[in-house]
Amino acid sequence: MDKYEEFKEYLAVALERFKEWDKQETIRLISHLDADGIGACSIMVKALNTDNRKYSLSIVQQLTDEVLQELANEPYNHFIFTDLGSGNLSSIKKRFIGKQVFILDHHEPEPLHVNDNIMHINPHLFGIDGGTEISGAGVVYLFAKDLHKGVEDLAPIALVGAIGDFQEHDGFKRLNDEILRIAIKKGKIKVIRGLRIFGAQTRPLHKALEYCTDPYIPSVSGSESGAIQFLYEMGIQAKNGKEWRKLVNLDDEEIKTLVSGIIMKRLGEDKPEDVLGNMYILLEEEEESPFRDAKEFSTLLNACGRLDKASLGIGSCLGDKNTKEKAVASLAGYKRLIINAMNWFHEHKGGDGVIKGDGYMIINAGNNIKASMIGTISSILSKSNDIPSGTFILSLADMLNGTYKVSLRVSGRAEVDLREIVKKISEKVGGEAGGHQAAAGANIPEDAVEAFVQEAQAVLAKRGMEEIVH
Ligand SMILES: [Mn+2]
Repeated sequence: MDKYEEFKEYLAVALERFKEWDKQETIRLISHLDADGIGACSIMVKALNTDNRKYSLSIVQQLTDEVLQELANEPYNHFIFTDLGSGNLSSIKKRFIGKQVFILDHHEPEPLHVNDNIMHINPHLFGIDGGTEISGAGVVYLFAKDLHKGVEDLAPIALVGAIGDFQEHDGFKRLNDEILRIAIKKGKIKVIRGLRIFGAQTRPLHKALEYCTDPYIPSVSGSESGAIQFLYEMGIQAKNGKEWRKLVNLDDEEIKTLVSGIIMKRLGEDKPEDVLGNMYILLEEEEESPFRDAKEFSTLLNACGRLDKASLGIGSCLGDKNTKEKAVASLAGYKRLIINAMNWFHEHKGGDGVIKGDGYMIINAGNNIKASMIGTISSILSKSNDIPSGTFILSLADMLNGTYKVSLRVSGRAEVDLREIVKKISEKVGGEAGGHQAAAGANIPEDAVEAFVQEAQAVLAKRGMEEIVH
């Protein structure tokens, strides 16, 4: 039996054990705030609904000892953690004695043996890389899909979670790919090969081109007039009457023209022809809505989470029409938060709050940027053209609970294990690290911020040099 079979067998055993839980008991469900966490939670909610379970749910940004203690003090006997928990095994083991706990996660687990009351479900335990092969939503999906057809139908949500966790690179790896095949077979998703440009369904084409930094299009990326000029040169109408056209409104001929035009513009770039990618179209979703394209859907879920409106994301995943409308409306608020945060950065990048070193940048936003936005801001900066490729971008913001949230990204396409770096820095000051290779973060005590920044400068400067030497 290979590792995949072993993992699936374990999932089946876990599901049987879950079925034995008393239906009178209210289940306490806790999930992660990002797109994958919201997707994971939604699939679990669907499973609990179809199985006539009572539950109470919370979405958290980070699972700290404090949060775990509060949960353990609550009057519940049954807990399910999705898309988090594996990094907190010792804390859970210590605090949830005598309680039934399920952990369905794909983050690298703490190396620890747990007691029988804890069912720990994680692909890493079977030698499967949870960072690249399956998301939190995927783990929950594989666990619960056989419970009810309604759960099985949520295959696209598992993929939205995987895309949110950066697990799609010109296709999926095995376990995600198996979920994709279920989704295709059920007529829920179709994969099309197209221009890798974000916002095909929802953004005016010239805006989508302007905001497109990967693939980078010289004289178009970052320039609205450049984008309009480019379309004009290609003979592609930017408008249809008064309406701006979107990528989805173009016919095949126009798309061909656009693709070759972009490749021509990119001739001086690394891989000029690297402009095509897979688009995952959710066939049951309305055309030109943010739910139609899995990438846009995952961005929407992220936005809901960061706006403290995770419930809108969950309702959207479950297909509630009313909630979906509210979720779309809330996107405008999200854009405003990003613009405000970016403005703060640009006003402060030359002075207080931003340290620029050789190969790194440290942004301490304090309470000027919402802690839940700090990762998004770092990601945007890591894709911007004015920061040299390979620069570490470390940002911090006040969680307003005595701790700071830290987020680390690297600009361009550098291949570095960010999780390992952030772990090394935060361990020194008593912080807790988490995340993935390409996007990592930590939670540190407020009074350790200064020491953390100092340690970060030492580590990042050294890492920057190592990268150059290699
Ligand atoms: Mn995840």
